[in-house]
Amino acid sequence: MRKIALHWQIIIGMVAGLLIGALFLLFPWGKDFVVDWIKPFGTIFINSLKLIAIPLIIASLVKGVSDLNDIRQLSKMGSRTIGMYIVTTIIAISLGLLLVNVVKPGRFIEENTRLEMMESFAGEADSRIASANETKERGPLDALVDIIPDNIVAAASSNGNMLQIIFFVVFFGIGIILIEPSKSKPVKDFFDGLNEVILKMIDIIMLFAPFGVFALLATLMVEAPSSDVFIALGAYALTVVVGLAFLLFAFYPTVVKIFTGLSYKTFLDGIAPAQLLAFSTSSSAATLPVTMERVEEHLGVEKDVVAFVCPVGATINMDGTSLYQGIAAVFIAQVFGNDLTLSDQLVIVLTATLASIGTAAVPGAGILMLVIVLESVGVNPAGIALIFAVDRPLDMIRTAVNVTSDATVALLVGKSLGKIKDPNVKNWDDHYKPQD
Ligand code: DAS
Repeated sequence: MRKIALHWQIIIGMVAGLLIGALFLLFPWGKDFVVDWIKPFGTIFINSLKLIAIPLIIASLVKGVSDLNDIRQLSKMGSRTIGMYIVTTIIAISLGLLLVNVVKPGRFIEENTRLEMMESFAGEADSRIASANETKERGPLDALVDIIPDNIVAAASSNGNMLQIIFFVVFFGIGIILIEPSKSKPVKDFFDGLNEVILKMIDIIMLFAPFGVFALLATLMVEAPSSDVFIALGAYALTVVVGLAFLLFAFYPTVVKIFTGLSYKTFLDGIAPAQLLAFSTSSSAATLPVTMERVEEHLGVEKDVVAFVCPVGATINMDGTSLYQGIAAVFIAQVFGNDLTLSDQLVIVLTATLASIGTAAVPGAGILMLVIVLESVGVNPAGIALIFAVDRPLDMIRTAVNVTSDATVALLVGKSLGKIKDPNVKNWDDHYKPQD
């Protein structure tokens, strides 16, 4: 039998979890059975994701930061590419934060459900509340002081400060950039290799995702059958979809129209096959060859720009993921009754930008890096268990947004360098097919 794509396996796991959970609710011993014999597999799955998060952020950010140097050295194409990628990422996160603060999907959770959830995530929640309370008697610059760790091992420990790890890793990456290339090469090769190993570990973890999601959904069904949880999850998912749809069908086509003159229809027709492949694979990396072919052959960007901007984009530019991480972080905080301050949300802009640079272009990587964003604002990362239920369909859409953003920036960089073909060409295929 042809292997079912992983994300369809995960969706099957989700549906099976909900059905089995509902089935067990029919028996008086059903809830205890699920909690004793099925819930642990969901906990193991979430713990394995949290386990890999810190090694992933270290390996991918060191690689991301030290690669920036190579990009910068490619003169203006490099700096324009990085600049535009960072600008679109910050716009995406800001849009996400605006939407989640307006919709407030966490408000649908009733007080007793909230308390139940806090209890079921008890351990870490207490330390989180304790650290939140102690911040009240602190000075205005203490948050800045907190970012610089005095002990990197302590920072990487379970109740460490994620921003401290990010500070150290970015600092380390800058160190790589500043030393002799002959000396930095072995270090970069090591981190490239480490990145590959960790991506392979994520592949293995994701193989268990259908079973992990099954356990999470079955547990969600028996532990929080209250409809308010499902309404809150629905409102959260809708908030993400609205934000992603705005980027896909309004923001990018308008930016392309204004700065390159390419019509909405030409742009969306040109990039659609890549978007559909990204949607069905949930992987920017798998979609990259198609993204590059479409941007060059159907959107008219010269080969040398495409060959540089698109691969870099698939690696460090994930606007869909960063919008989603902004919304998810605030939503989980809302569920736990933790209303984030404006400065917390500015920290989210920073960490979600860095997290999306570090997010691997593979299925499910976005929720993994969400742990970093949550820890950076003291929100209980176990809360990802709640949103895992709806993560896969959102991953499919945000990956389509990620590749659309790469195509948009490739057009903008191409236009700024005068390396884009005539935007008024009607039929790109005929225009570029080598004349017989
Ligand atoms: N699936 C990732 C990608 O390939 C995005 C994500 O996980 O958020 O772009």
